Amino acid sequence: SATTIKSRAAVAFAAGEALKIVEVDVAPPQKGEVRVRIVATGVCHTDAFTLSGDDPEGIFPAILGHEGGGIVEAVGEGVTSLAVGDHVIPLYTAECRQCKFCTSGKTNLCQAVRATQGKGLMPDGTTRFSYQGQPIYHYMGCSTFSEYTVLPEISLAKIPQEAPLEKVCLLGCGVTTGIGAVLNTAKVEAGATVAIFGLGGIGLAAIIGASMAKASRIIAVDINPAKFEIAKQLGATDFVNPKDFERPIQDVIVEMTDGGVDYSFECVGNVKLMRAALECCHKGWGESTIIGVAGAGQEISTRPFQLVTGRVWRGSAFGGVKGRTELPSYVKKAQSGEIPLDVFITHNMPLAEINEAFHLMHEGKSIRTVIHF
Ligand code: NAD
Ligand code: DAO
Ligand code: ZN
Repeated sequence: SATTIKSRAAVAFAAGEALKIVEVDVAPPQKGEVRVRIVATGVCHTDAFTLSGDDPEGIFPAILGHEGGGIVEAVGEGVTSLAVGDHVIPLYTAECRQCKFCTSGKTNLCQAVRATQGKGLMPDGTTRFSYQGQPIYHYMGCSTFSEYTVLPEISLAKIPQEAPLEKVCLLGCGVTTGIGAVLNTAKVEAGATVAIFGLGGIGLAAIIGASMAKASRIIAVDINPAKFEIAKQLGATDFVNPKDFERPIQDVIVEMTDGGVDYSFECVGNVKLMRAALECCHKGWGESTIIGVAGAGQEISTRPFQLVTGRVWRGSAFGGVKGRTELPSYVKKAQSGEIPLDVFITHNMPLAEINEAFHLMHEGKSIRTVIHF
């Protein structure tokens, strides 16, 4: 049976510090757990948010990363749905298929491992990582910035062996989140008008989702006009830079669309923009979905008459996608080209250069950097 192994990992020893590449120890998978060799991982804003220290729930020292792809290296007792050699995508939203949330048919927010995951621990309340004998915490139940990581069996989606892990890793967070919010959460229908606020990885994925849904108009909104070209390639039809207008941007969009859009998506995490996204929706039926994660303690506001008169405000986590059941179909769509992953991958680099990936993201120069182990 499996023994403790050495693993190269980028460790966040403290908030605000660069990651350090060290060799950690990774204990064998326990009951219901799986050890995975990570082949590639994306770097997402949420990793940077936690590393910065702005995330009040951030725990250190930890191994960050939650957008990975890998291969099962060892399985613990009682694991039945996965075997050594299977290709997998780690899930920060597990799918146990048994809890009240999973069986509700109304949400993807499985709570089976939520409490311990939020504390940086495995479901039995301990960690599988250590460095020089000191425990290192898990992150979002994934910790993909390590060559080897351990996850609960219910936190892994099994995917086809043929899918390139160095690309489909992006389906572990950003791309699925944007597409899923459009198709699963808002359920945009053919012919609908859509406004997407923020054209990072999430917003661009939402544009792909809107194109897949055959929206008639896709209005792309960003304060960085350099993002418009790629938005256009993905199917956006109109481009709005709020900096070009004196008036509130919701007024501009309402005018452009004869009363407002059918659906809008906030893909930034800015509470003022969330208000604009709601208020650019059409009276009587327009629906706005919040995807962006705002800073700790921030609040949204609008006049309640906006809702009384038929607009709807909702939110979406991981695109409403149930990972084990639904992620394989996203992988197949990526393999067929229906979901173009290459456009997201602006940079590739080895683990040793991972801090550079954070710099590129902060400077707005990358959409996604993929780290190769
Ligand atoms: P990103 O930084 O790559 O993209 C944000 C974009 O918004 C940039 O292009 C930026 O120029 C633009 N922007 C900034 N301020 C703006 C403004 N005032 N008006 C218009 N555009 C503006 O980020 P990302 O990786 O695409 O992530 C976006 C958000 O989604 C983050 O808050 C992230 O935490 C969140 N997120 C949510 C989920 C979820 O499940 N709900 C999953 C992953 C990420
Ligand atoms: O079940 O309470 C819960 C939390 C589920 C996690 C939702 C994550 C939403 C977005 C976080 C940013 C993604 C990287
Ligand atoms: Zn569940």
